[in-house]
Amino acid sequence: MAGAPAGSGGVLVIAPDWDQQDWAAKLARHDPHRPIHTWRADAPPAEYSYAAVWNPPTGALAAISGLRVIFNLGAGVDHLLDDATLPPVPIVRCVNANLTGRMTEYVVCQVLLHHRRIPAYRTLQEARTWKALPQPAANTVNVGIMGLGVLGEAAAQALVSLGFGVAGWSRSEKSIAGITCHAGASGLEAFLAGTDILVCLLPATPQTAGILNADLFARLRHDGALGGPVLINAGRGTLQVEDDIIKALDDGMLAGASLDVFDPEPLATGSPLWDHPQVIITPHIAADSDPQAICTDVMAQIAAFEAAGIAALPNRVDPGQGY
Ligand code: NDP
Ligand code: OXD
Repeated sequence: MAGAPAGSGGVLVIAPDWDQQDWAAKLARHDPHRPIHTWRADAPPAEYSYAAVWNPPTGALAAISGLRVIFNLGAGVDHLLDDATLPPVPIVRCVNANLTGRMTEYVVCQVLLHHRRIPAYRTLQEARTWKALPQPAANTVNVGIMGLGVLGEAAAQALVSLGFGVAGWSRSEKSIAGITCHAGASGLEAFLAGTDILVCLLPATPQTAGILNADLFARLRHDGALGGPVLINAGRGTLQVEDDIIKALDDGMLAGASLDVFDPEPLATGSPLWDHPQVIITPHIAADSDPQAICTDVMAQIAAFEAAGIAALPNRVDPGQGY
């Protein structure tokens, strides 16, 4: 499938970290007559109308002629926008019920693990110690979600249904039933001051880089029902200052953490985070999604775009905002 000219309407899959052939086959299932090829570093420049990408090498998209739309095969686009040679065509990010559902599972799971003190019980179990710890009810614990977008809002709704107090923080003002909404720099202080479990689902942008740092941890609620705040980051590794997290865990500024994303990935084998009893590490799987579900969406969007134009692509990225 690699290499041959595709011409107008063709799709090029550029995802060298993944099984490109498998993604191309899954896309082709929906439109067997459309040329769908896979990227090769040594292939000459060619014409494709669409690119379906994850972590494309710098310059790979600029080498395509006739490109009309870039479909990102995940939700976060930071890896794409870092490419200064990116052609000026619309970028559509992945908004998919399968992906959203899996992220909701991850957030609910991690919130409950810390809320029900499972890391502490694990330590007690290792010492064969039978000891009950204080267990506050969900309605006495506040979860604060940084990033109240597609993923943040879905997770927030699920946590509301479990009885937690839920607040969110976004760039623009919002009003969502059952969720206390804060926005912008002026809303951050009140948001943090009421938060026992902080969930980060922000995109990686110049504004959010390093936002999860010692100064922010100090502004969380420290006299809440859990006895200290907890950090859950499934946004991006560049949002967190790892040294500050380790220090905050050691000096009690944070009571626990669940981290799914790191900078760089994988997390170095020597990192003290691996051994910390109050830390849960997962390898960027929070929203590990079904590729077929994502391919179905991409092909449906191509058909809709060809029928109705750009208005048929609502999940376009704003390169000026970086997400
Ligand atoms: P959205 O674009 O739907 O939501 C992003 C949210 O972040 C919005 O609420 C936005 O505010 C807010 N935001 C952005 N910049 C700022 C800022 N400077 N200050 C305050 N709020 C800000 O994205 P998704 O919910 O779909 O995804 C969020 C991120 O999750 C992705 O960018 C990706 O990094 C990460 N992700 C991680 C995965 C994993 O497996 N670990 C899987 C999928 C995604 P506003 O609403 O005002 O625009
Ligand atoms: C991501 C994704 O953006 O997996 O991390 O979609």
